[in-house]
Amino acid sequence: MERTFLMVKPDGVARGLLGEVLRRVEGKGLKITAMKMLRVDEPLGKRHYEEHREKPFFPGLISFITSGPSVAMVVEGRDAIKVMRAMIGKTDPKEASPGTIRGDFGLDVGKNIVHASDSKSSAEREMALYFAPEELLTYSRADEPWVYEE
Ligand code: DAT
Ligand code: MG
Repeated sequence: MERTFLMVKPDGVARGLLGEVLRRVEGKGLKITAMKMLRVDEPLGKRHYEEHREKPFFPGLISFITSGPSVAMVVEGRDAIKVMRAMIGKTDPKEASPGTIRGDFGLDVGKNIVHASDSKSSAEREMALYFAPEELLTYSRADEPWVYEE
């Protein structure tokens, strides 16, 4: 099993899309093993997006991500990183396929609703930014035998 970091960003929370995102994650068979609502502050936002520090959109990105509450999650399942990236869709919602979260609900790259880790190393880094190890919970979902072949 693999773990990834997923976040509903301030636009997603403000637009009431939290339930929609959770419904898709749960429906896919992925397991939410940690979750919290928080307002990302500037230092945390800058660490989260440190790979983009030199980009022209960085200041706008930081002011957006700190503009209201977000919901941070750890999502677990087989190939969770790749699967979750596919479910959120391309970075620019205009180009994201219908059926993806960004493709179904967004229009602007600066308001793309969700974040999901793009690699094993970013998943580890991002989970550690938002959660202490003891906040990751272990439990079984009743449908696991019907989701996984073995
Ligand atoms: P992703 O969120 O798909 O991993 P990314 O890591 O390239 O995309 O960029 C992080 C966020 O920065 C992205 O969700 C929205 C914002 N962003 C990216 N490219 C942008 C651009 N050209 N203009 C404005 N915002 C941008
Ligand atoms: Mg990224």
